[in-house]
Amino acid sequence: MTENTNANQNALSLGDWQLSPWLKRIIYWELGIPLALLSIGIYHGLMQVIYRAGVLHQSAFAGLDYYQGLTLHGVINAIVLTTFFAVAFGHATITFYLKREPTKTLTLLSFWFMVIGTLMAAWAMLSGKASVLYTFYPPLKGHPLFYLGTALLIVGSWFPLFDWSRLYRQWKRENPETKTPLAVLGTLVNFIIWFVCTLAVAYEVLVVILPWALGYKPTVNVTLARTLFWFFGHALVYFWLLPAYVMYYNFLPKLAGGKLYSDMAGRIAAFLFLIYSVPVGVHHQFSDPSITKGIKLFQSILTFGVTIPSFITAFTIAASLEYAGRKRGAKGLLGFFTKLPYLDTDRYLFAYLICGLFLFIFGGLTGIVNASSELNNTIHNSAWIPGHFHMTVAGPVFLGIIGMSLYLYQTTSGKKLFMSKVAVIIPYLWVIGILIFSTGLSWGGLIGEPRRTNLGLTYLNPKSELFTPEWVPTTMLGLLGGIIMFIAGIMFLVVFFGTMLKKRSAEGMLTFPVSEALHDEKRIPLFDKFKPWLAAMAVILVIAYVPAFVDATKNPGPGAPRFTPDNPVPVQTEQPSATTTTGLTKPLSFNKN
Ligand code: HEM
Ligand SMILES: [Cu+2]
Repeated sequence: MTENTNANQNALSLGDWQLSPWLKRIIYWELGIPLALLSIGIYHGLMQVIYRAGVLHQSAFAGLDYYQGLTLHGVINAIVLTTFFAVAFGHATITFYLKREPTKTLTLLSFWFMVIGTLMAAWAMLSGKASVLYTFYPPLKGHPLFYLGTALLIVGSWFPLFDWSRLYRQWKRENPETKTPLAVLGTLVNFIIWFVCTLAVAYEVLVVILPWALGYKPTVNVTLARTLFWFFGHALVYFWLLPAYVMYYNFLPKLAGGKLYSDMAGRIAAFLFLIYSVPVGVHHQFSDPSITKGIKLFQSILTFGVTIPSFITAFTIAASLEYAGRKRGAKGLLGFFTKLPYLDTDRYLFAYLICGLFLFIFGGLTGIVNASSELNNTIHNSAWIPGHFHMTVAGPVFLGIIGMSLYLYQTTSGKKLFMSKVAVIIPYLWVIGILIFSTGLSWGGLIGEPRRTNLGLTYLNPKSELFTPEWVPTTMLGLLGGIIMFIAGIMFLVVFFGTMLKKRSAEGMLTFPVSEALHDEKRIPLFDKFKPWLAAMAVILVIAYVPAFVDATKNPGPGAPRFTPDNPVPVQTEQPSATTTTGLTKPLSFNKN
């Protein structure tokens, strides 16, 4: 690959790196396992659009029920795939830029925690005992192994941060005056956000939910659980996005044939994410009655703070692409768009990244609607929401993940791409699919179509008295887009696993298309240090979240007993009379199902 010959920039040595065989194997497993599971993940995506369009009028298909499928879809695509990938990509970036490898024991430990956790959760979901969706809001109760499994997966993903920080400090001692490579900064910021936000969800799972799910505690504080979940849940979105940002800043300009417009812009964006990512989770709880208005307003304002690093990124990357286009001979204001290597099979990663970036424009704009408290009332829990987030998590995030997984595997294994012409078309097909899909869902959402609902049973069933013909065109668009996405997804799996089956044709090396900076500003210590930013993060977190947690513990309403997804009556053994299902102020005795 020609773009990889660019070594030795600045004081850093950015030449290729030969990965130790054990590390290479772990990275392959960390990329391969979630991609294999993705086949289940996107199968259920397809099934959802089929049910929703009223093609099926039943609650289950092939032994798997709608909510079981929706749980598998959310957990596999948005939690398992993203976490495994972030760890694998982190190992690769840290090793490549710092020229040192993580320790074997900790890397293996992390891997096994994640694998065993995933297996536990997968068993619970596939056996139908945890159809509680990836947000697992109580009072829906899943099998304890579902919660334990997700907790293990998360804890496993913490270990590398400790290892990478050690490598980073070692490197910094040796290179005190060299700017921390932007990719390393992005990776560390990402995993710090992840560590802080997952502390809340670990607490939610282990202290609030598990004792209740196991039957030791009769009721649960739903508001507290939701507040803890969203402390994690919004930052999760940035944990998904930051690996894609690392690719946009560090690799996309080079792939396009140009330079990164400003290195400093990337640093500022990374640190702003550090302070703004977590203290905004309440914007998912605008409709939760226990949380008071002031907190909602404050976190809503902070949410608009997150648009700053997003706009910095949009302008910097656009300028970098313009520079690349002009170097390739583009003229006029927007002529550079026509000169980029859209279908170059040698730079297939470009296609994945540019397509993701394009979708992100729509993802970002629809996100601003969600974050606005008043507008949020209109689209809350409607199909608009999945319409929005498929243009983020299934857009830049997903395309970055699959493109980079293919790139990492192909370059480090020294194999040629299987069906390279197809590989470069997949992201465009995905974009067409998502645009149709999201138009259908967003439009549907605006005219009241609900999310998380098997519409085929009622609203899209002409035999039902609830039949709503206005949602026929919207769900049909969802179906059409979903089918295209499904086909693109399967084509990707064929390309990825097909490449794995090929014979090695060169020596594999760890190498990245590293972009030089056009404006390589001199090192400013404030933007090369973590401590002041970590302190700012802590202060804002306390201001934004202490009142929210006080609200959640002080006025949560009556505690809720355990419900299974298929029954409106709580799980219980003694006192089976009807009165026990309502007005649950007194604890009941429950069975351990
Ligand atoms: C074949 C491609 C896909 C199709 C057809 C599809 C379709 C859908 C549909 C229709 C829903 C909403 C269902 C409902 O609310 O009742 C949904 C939810 C969701 N999708 Fe996808 N999707 C696809 C790929 C992806 C990918 C690649 C990701 C992430 C990387 C993703 C993440 C999610 C998440 C997190 C939810 C929310 C689940 C929930 O509400 O609990 N999807 N998907
Ligand atoms: Cu959010």
